[in-house]
Amino acid sequence: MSNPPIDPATRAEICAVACADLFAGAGEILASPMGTMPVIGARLARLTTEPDLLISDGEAYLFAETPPLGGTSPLEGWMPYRKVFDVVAAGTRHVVMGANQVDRFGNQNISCIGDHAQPKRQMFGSRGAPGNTVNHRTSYWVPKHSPRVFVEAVDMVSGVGYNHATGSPLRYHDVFRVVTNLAVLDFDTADRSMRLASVHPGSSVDEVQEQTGFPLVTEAVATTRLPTCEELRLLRDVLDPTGFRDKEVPG
Ligand code: F8G
Repeated sequence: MSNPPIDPATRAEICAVACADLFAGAGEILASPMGTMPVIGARLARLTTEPDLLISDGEAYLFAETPPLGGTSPLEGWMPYRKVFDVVAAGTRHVVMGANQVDRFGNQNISCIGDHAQPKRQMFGSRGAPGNTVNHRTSYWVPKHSPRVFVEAVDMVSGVGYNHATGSPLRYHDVFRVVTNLAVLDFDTADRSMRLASVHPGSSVDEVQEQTGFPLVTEAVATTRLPTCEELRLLRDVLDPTGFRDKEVPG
């Protein structure tokens, strides 16, 4: 009997796999994904190439198994809030944060829009972003790639970018990638400015550039890989059967 045909990967599934690939080769570290798509990505990585990743419920509960979104698993360990800072300082962590703004050197803003003295919008504040970015690997997830988010210079630096990361205290600084609904970007350039690493199938270099408020380095742009059949099965049947991913990246 032949297997039934598999529906082609959606854009959301391509984004999930790009988020999973953030953790490729990570080994035994704490994965701290913030938001739906990074959580799906970290769990997909754990079920495929990175079984040693530590994942939590976003608070203090470390999962022994890899539950679906909204699910739980037996307890593997307990990491009270103060312990998180030990892990941050030890560098054995990869956080994937959101961003209200991100600029060409990877500075991120989750604090305020406009002049700091009298902001047009006040968000929830920089939180762990400064400490994360100077201590261990950091990536960002942006569900709607637009010039509003990708700005020439952020209004306030929450997560530290490469132009501010100089001197020996910042030797652990490692802004790795930005994954969006259109593309994967990195800082693998001589001056550590943002490079378009890959565009998702169905997007183009021109589209990504139009939606970015500064010129990207666009030499040798790849196409983001498609999920494997096993990854599609895990996404659809195991990790996200109710389709949270499609709410984050529709269509
Ligand atoms: C804008 C823009 C823009 C938004 N330009 N306007 C407007 C112009 C928008 C709305 C209004 C609100 C280690 C650790 C920690 C800890 C410890 C441990 C962290 C230290 C834990 C606890 C702690 C940080 C983790 C994230 C953020 C995840 C997201 C959000 C978002 C959207 C950021 C993308 N460009 N943008 N506006 N946190 N969140 O029109 O106007 O502003 O807009 O690691 O914490 O403390 O530290 O944010 O925005 O990673 O990703 O979803 O606020 O929801 O509602 O869109 O409509 O009200 O008029 P948001 P949004 P209006 S690590």
